[in-house]
Amino acid sequence: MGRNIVRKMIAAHLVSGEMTAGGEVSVRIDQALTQDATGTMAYLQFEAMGLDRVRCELAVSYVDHNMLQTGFENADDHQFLQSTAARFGACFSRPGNGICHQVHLERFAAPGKTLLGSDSHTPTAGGVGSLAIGAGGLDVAVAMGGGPFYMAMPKVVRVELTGRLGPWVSAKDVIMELLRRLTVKGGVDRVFEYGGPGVATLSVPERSTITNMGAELGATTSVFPSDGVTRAWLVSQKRGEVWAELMPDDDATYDERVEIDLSTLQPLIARPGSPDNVVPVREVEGTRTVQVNIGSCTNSSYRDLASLATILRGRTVHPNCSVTVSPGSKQVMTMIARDGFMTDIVAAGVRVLESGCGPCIGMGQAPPTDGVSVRTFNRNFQGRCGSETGQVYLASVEVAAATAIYGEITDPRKLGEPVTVDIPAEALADDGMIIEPPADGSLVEVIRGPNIKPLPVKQPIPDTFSMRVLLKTGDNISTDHIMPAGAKVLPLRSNIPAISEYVFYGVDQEFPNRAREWGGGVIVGGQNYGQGSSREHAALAPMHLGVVAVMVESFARIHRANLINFGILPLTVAEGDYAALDQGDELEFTDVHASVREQRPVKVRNKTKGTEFEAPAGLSERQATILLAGGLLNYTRDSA
Ligand code: MIC
Ligand code: SF4
Repeated sequence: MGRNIVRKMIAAHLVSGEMTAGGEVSVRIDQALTQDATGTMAYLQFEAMGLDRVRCELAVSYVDHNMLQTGFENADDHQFLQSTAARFGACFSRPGNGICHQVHLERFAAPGKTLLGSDSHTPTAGGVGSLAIGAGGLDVAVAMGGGPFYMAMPKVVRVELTGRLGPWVSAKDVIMELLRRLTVKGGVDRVFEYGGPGVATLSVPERSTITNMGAELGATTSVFPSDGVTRAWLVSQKRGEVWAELMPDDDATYDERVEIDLSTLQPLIARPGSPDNVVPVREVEGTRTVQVNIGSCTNSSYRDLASLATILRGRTVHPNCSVTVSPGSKQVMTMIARDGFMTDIVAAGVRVLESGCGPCIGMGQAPPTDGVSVRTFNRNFQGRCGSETGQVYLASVEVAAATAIYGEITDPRKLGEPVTVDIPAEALADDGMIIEPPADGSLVEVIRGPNIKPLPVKQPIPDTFSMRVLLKTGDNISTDHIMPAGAKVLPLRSNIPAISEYVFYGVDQEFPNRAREWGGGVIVGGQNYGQGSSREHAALAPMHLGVVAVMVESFARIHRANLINFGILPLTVAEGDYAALDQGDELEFTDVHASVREQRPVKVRNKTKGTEFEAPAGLSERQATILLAGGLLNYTRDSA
């Protein structure tokens, strides 16, 4: 039976397990990446596990998320990260060098390699045929130490691309179309493998826009084949030698199939609240817009910004619209400056921000009260932009540029003749802002300012316990709801006690106080709980507040793994049992240890309502052992 690309790559890296969808497999990791907002924890954990040196082929520690030093906190984080990279043997990508995913794609990603990153948009590297997966920092720390990465063997979905994108339609519309059809939970435990004649019409940055935002489907990852287009792009990056062809067998089989005829797509936009609220731009055309932000790991390549500049050339942005651009990398920034595009952008009245995540993670540019903001980013969960009432729409660069000109949501087809940009055959590949680690790091002193707090310690779950429901949430609760980011909170990523004060900040500000008063408790939720980012803080901070179990209808992949890694019991409940639960209910959990170990559902008695139900944890033997040890750090220490 012919093999698809995903099965080939997993088979080539398989350490344990059978490759049957749903079963647990572990794979060897070739490359690892961390970023500053998750990296401090990852390196603290690397140290705590007694690891001394990076053992995978390559590890890169990027600084791109928090670029504002509003106090000593974030400056301490940066120093810690630079010194741990040198100490443990990782490359350090300095602040200003760009967004981890864009820089990794340009400088390190390679076809056929596995990449594990402590950021959910790590699949960006799938654009050149890497098997690139987002995970919690602790899993990445293990991989950096040479350990395998465990995951549920995904189903492989073939996305058959035919035709060619029409004028003013872009790669962003391809992934938005998939989100429209499949929703934010449609990709859980699946990998999307692109194929078909349409693939050759897309450049590597366009492919990466698609694999990047595949994260919003909840997918394990997304991957494109490695073909002649990939080769030319790697040659342009002076890395032609890492190219290898990667194609499915002619008779490859897939678990599921989706077809997209590129020529039938039209400009799409996601309405506020969720990346799958997708409608044709025409449906919301005319909506007054006060802000447009261009950039993020989804849309900040040379192609994107050169297109923006060409659309804006000779025009001025609308007087009521504040427009920003954050180039994806220093490479993109220097190239658009060299080629004159930066002049068009600045002349049009766009505010140029540094290369980094910027407004995408709420580091500035919060919209005004009720203000509509059109962004080329990938997430628009409520509050993520830094304002609870901000109305964030997601769209392509073309839609954003047209909107910036008219000050209202605009279908770019109104602009007439489409723009074309030539991508230079040679990129300005300069690694001057990547610091290589010394051959022997053992003498490097790790700089640990006062913002770097010790890792929290977790007691294993009791066998029987009674606790109250601290909060009941609905479906699709994102990690941005559980543990917000943004300019106020990001400086606290290395300080769990301090960041815990913001758990569920935009949902229920009383949550931390209630958790303390009630001596901890249980969180209840609906479907796809914990979607979005890889941030472990969405598990660590509730753990610090005494959350022992999270009981939901279904989980997002990375968050569930993070809960297990930090010893929080992840239970699933049937729809009817979920409906019958309320905040404040007192629940008794009995015989938890044996139930989890023997893969029996945990028995739960609702003492308040006088009812009983069962909630499975569905853990593998390995996961059960980790959970019952109080998490992966305890487990590693115990088994050392
Ligand atoms: C995000 O886009 O939500 C982030 C910020 O990049 C996160 C990582 C984090 O919270 O630090 C992610 O995607 O994993
Ligand atoms: Fe940064 Fe935004 Fe990409 Fe996350 S989604 S890595 S915050 S640019």
